[in-house]
Amino acid sequence: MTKVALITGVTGQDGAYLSELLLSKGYEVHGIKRRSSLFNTDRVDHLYQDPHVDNQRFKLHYGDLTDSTNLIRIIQQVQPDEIYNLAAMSHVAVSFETPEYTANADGIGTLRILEAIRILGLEKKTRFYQASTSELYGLVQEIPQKETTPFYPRSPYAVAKMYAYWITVNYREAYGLYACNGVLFNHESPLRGETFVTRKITRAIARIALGLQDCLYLGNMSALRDWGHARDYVEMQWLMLQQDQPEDFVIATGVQYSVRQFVEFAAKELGITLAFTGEGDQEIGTVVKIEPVAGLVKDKPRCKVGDVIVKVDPRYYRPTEVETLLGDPTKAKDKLGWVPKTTLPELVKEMVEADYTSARRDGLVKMAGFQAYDYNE
Ligand code: NDP
Ligand code: GDR
Repeated sequence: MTKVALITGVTGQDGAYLSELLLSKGYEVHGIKRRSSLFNTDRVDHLYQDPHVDNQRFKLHYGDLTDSTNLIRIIQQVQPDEIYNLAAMSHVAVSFETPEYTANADGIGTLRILEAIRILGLEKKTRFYQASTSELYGLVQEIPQKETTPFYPRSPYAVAKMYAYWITVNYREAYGLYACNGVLFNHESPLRGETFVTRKITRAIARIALGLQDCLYLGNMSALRDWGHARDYVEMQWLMLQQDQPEDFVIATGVQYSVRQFVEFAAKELGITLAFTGEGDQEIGTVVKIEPVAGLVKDKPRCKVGDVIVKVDPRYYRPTEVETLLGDPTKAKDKLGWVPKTTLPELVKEMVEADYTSARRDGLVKMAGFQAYDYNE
């Protein structure tokens, strides 16, 4: 029997990798996409199948986590064996600007899906995965963080996700649903949204190297994160729904780096060595060496020794910051056989290569007299 999965947030980073994974395992995959005034399916366009042909295995439905009627109708129609709730207003800084919407989509949205499962009598059929987050640990109470570490959320996003975490646990205990929380630490990829720090860095460094941008402006460069690869992490999302009993798991690499180190690694990929001086708002990153690098890089970087290419802009500071996150994935290693496949240097390399390729394309468009898309947030 073909298994049927429903993915909310299918157009996001994880939605794209998870769709690929499930399709490769023979699933029929349904995804919920939002209506937008511009196309928003870039990340899954390669999986698109003509709706006019038979046996289509990848299908998209319009919907929104803030609309119960729509969720109930889609779940009734799809009758999924597995639901992966990946949809969210997922940007921590933006959640301070849109706290009510974030609570509605990320917190109550999760409840709406769980209730839909119950209303439709699918408690015994449908397994549920909730995209929980290391942001729950916020002001950390223990290092490293594991499944038993107390939560202390530090943003409207994290508070909304805390509701989602506990309502998932509650529905498991109250109604016997197979429902799990994956407490995932930061995971990145070339598909990462451009305003998350890793992608902002790899994109900016590539553009600076090609002379398309002068400077990268960042907020708190001392923040420490445990970064993994999204492709590896979606495998664990799937595995959590294949166990005998539903349980919650931390997924992390167990290795931590600072934002500043991430910038250094990214620049190094393009042959640029940076030195950081100054403190707080005054910190800058200056080019101290330029070396040829083998492989992808076709041109010598356009910046030169002495150029300041990284500066702090306090507007990227958050009202309350999560300074340090480091996961302990021992439980996932023992029970799910979790081994992180991609190291941070490998992740940085893959992201820089992808952004360098697209920056070169932008450069060629510009040289041909057309203005390339230029968004530097
Ligand atoms: P993205 O921001 O890349 O994707 C979020 C997805 O949710 C997009 O498809 C977006 O649609 C959709 N979405 C947003 N709001 C709504 C809504 N109201 N109704 C329906 N869909 C909506 O996130 P990621 O792929 O990186 O993350 C997936 C999930 O995992 C999120 O819930 C996130 O909070 C959580 N998470 C992520 C981690 C990470 O490091 N990536 C770590 C831990 C948890 P659109 O494309 O139209 O914007
Ligand atoms: P995070 O990711 O908040 O951990 O949430 P993000 O990449 O936005 O920030 C990581 C750290 O970098 C610092 N930082 C900056 N961040 C951004 N976005 N832009 C900047 O210019 C900048 N400068 C420094 C931040 O202050 C922070 O400390 C991500 C999201 O995917 C969540 O949905 C998910 O739950 C968590 O990871 C785990």
